[in-house]
Amino acid sequence: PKPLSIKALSSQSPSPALTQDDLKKIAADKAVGYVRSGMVLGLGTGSTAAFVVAKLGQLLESGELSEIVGIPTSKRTEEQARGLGIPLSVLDDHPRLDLAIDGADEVDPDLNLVKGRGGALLREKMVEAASDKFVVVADETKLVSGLGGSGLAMPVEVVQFCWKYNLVKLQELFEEEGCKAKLRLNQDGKPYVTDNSNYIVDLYFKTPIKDSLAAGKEISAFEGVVEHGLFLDMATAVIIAGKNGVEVKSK
Ligand code: ABF
Repeated sequence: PKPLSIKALSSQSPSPALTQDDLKKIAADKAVGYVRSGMVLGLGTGSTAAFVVAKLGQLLESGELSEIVGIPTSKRTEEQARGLGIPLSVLDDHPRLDLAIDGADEVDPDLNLVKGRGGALLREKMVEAASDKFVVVADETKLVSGLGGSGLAMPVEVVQFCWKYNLVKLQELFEEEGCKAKLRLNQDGKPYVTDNSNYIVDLYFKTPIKDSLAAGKEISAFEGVVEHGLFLDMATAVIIAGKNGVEVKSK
């Protein structure tokens, strides 16, 4: 595949009537512009990433793309991609990917991310860590000044056996940030189970996390924690679609 070059900034004319889904689709279409025939691609999870997968399906069908191989980050994405005829494989057969494209829950000014509200954080992190480039697709509602600052969940995947131990430990760890830790539940009140058969403890912060790097290390150090939703220094570029245009931020 041709090398991927990511330009610093581009924009398009303001369109105030755009819905959030329109914005997600604009970001997705722009990200697909980085895909070349022959690439091994990480396929993200979530509603924005689903627009990426849909577009890839279209381009394969029209013959504009060929010979790509997708590594899905969740069973949901795997089903969608399979339905669209996208050739799929697994990380063990392709331990090095050319490019991964995925959504995010929060994006800070340094392109650090919170991910995993969709529950797929473990496979997302593995696939994205294995990718030469990781392009994030998001609408402007995902921008925060500091991670954890949206007041929404920052997920931690834990083994089922000791989830309460981790819940208590995590809440204590972030006491200063006014953190509430909650086991993620399904609508039927039963625990949400990830694709890897683990539970998720969601952390709700009152104030942004002071030192995300230290926080990530401290979370990972607890026995029984499998992965956390802080994706630090991983994104090559973030494509943010807003009512005033689309912006490509890269380091
Ligand atoms: C995945 O889907 C995640 O890591 C994140 O949790 C979520 C974002 O979903 P959406 O694009 O639907 O907002 O990318």
